[in-house]
Amino acid sequence: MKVLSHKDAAYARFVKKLNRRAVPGAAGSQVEEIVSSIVSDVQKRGNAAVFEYTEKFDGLRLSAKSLFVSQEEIDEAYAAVDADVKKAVAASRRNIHAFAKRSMRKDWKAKNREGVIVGERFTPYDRVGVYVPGGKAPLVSSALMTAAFGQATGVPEILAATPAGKDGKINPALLYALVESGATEIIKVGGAQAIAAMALGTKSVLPVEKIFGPGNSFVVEAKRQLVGAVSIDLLPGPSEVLIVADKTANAQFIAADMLAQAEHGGDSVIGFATNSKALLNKVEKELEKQAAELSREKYLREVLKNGTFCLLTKSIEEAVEICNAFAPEHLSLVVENEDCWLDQIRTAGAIYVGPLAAVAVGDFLAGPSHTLPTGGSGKSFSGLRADQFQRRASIVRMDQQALQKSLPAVETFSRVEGLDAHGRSVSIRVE
Ligand code: HSO
Ligand code: ZN
Repeated sequence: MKVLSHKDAAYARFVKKLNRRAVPGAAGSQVEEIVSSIVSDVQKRGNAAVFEYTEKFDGLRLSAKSLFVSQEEIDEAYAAVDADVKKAVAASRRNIHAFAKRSMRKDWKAKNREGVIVGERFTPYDRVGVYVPGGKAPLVSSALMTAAFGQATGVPEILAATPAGKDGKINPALLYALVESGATEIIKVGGAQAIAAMALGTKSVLPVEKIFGPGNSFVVEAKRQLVGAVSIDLLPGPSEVLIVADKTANAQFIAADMLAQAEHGGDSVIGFATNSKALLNKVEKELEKQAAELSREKYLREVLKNGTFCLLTKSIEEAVEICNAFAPEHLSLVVENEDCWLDQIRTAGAIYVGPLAAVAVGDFLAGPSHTLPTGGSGKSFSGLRADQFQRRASIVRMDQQALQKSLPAVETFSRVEGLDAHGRSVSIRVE
């Protein structure tokens, strides 16, 4: 764990490095090459390539039939999942739908200065894909945090892809959550091959229009490479949290929030910036103490070793500047006058305000999606939202008067652009 005070020689250089830019995946790296060969293979050979990669990477042999989760498997999952899980899924879905309804865009129209009626119309996509990672934990909530937003928006076809075990089974709670969140088809495929199959289509898989959801570096790189064939939500990577806190904060809560994101493991990053030396010391101790009591200690130790920083800043103002430069996936803001400081935050994917706002409530239940920008991409991207499941078209209508009033400016543009047919198409209508 990196612990630095603003008085340390290494501090300035470290802080400068926190001003990061998300570099598209893996440009020039092995991941980029591997993914590009998988994508072109799926494009050329369709199902056969998807089945081969699934056998190679997941040890599962699929056929055109077993590729899709069957109705019997769904029925089994519904029978196996206990009442508490069903209740939690329903609670999360309810909050997601309520949140989604507010962020969905609504049609509007207005008159411009010339009297032309202009507006926008929003319609859900017809068919989208959502990816739910397998890997280190069955991310049941990630099914909700992607698909349920599409469901709320009214997307009629939601194709979900998630890797199955060697036995062809998907965690029943995950399967249950996917179906409850509006997944209309589920394929047992993970990795770049899943993204390629959804984006390009195969003999069995109808292509989708847009792909949503988190994944490992291969999945994210595949999404990046396939932009154009489809659109995407964002490129989410390993989990992160930054805590900005002053002496009023509770060290136990801070350490607990940091470890909650650290238990995602891998390249997760957890950071802490405070102007209070006493708090910094307490948090350091708490991290050690709590890590030893948690079940995923192996992942926690990895992240504490390689992905953790604690900074003693000159002021809260400086901590906020660091936050804006770092663009954390989650920010937890635990300071006096929280609303004033909140106004200064511009880049975080999700902001948790106050000592009781636990990030895990947002991860599972609160309503906003936990699919959020990481790696500094919060400078350019926002988290997954309902309006990303809507297509938008602009609408223009006009009457004779509006047309007449528009003519002079149109004729001027036509002249300077040397496009007289444009001008003619308007003047010809003017009585
Ligand atoms: N914290 C993760 C989401 C998640 N947490 C899923 C638990 N399950 C996003 O960074
Ligand atoms: Zn989490």
